[in-house]
Amino acid sequence: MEVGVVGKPNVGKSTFFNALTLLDVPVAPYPFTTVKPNRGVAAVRAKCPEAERGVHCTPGNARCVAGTRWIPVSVIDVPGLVPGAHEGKGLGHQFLDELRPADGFIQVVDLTGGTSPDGAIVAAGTHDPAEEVPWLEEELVYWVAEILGREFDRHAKSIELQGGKVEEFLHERLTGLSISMFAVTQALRTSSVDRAHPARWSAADRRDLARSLLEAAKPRLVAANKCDKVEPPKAAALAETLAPIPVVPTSAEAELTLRRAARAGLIEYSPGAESFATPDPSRLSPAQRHALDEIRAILARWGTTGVQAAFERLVFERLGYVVVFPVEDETKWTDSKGRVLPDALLVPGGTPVRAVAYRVHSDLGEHFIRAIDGRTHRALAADHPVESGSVLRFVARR
Ligand SMILES: Nc1nc2c(ncn2[C@@H]2O[C@H](COP(=O)(O)OP(=O)(O)OP(=O)(O)O)[C@@H](O)[C@H]2O)c(=O)[nH]1
Ligand SMILES: [Mg+2]
Repeated sequence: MEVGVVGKPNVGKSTFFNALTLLDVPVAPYPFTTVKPNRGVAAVRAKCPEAERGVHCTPGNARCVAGTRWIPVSVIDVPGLVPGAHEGKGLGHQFLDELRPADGFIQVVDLTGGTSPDGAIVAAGTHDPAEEVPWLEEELVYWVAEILGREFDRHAKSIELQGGKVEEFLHERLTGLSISMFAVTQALRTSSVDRAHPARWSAADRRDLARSLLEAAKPRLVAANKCDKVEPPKAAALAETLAPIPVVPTSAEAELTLRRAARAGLIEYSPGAESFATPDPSRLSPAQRHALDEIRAILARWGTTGVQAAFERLVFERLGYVVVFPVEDETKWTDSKGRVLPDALLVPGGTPVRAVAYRVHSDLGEHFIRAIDGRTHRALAADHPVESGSVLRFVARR
């Protein structure tokens, strides 16, 4: 799974990305600081079931800190997109193509309204951040419609003549865009296109379908960034305008400062927490103390910096992923080497347990007999939908 961080230039995308990944990609107060996409790994939190057994886990892929597992998720930060990106403006075409594998987007907007559509710094309040959201949606719609439309008429006629399945044709067309067959079917249902006659679809029909495809396959969430410079009612107003798209106020800059200070051992801070501690204030310079005092005020005003919350809401609420813990011994919750709860996997909620078995190992999926729930010890059939937080053993033929 991959999450794309998108938006117009200079809104704080790379700062947001650095905060999530603790990488060090360049950040600067002017547009097009980022000139090529950055990829990194962030993490989402899930409760570790270790306490239920009164044991300590032996984490493999997802570290465990004080009973919380941090499960890795790939993130991509792309250069700023400008109006006309789908036509190639500002290399937009190339950057949009980098977003093909993304399963969902966090759109970063400048809540202060202090950046123009092409990312130039302007007086705060000059620009309405709400406008950035429908604008980016249009760019995405045109981008997907363009991919759909390449030599469309010829292909569409041949499916009509040969009685081929339009879902299969579309799914193949969209290869690499991380759009499932399920999403294609859903989009065909919700859009107004005449599914029996693709050869009659106009460019506008294809855009209509592209919109439905994006809705079905690429959930979005808005990070209302630079919230440190405004008051909460401003974020509430933006959320009201953009509903039902969720809006999370964020201060990427504050989150980045806190994570870096924690990494340097200056403070104790768990990403996404409501507070931090300074165990040895004498190690802080006056400038550092001042910066941390300002962040304390931001946390008091907003609760958290919002960065971790925005990321997790996209993954868990919008994308509907759940965490499962595969084990080989369903009573001890260990693998064959005796490691306790070694792995934590993110899978779409409701995935059939057999598909989860495939994720662990293709042999387990292929020779699947049943799964066993580590808490109830009940046997689960192949199509049983996986539940959040399950501890599962997979039984397969040898
Ligand atoms: N006040 C404030 N400034 C921020 C915040 N996040 C980023 N900035 C500043 O905004 C400016 C742009 O940040 P970047 O992270 O480079 O923005 P970007 O969206 O990646 O920009 P491009 O790569 O040019 O599209 C920098 O001066 C950051 O320090 C924030 O939460 N609060
Ligand atoms: Mg950038």
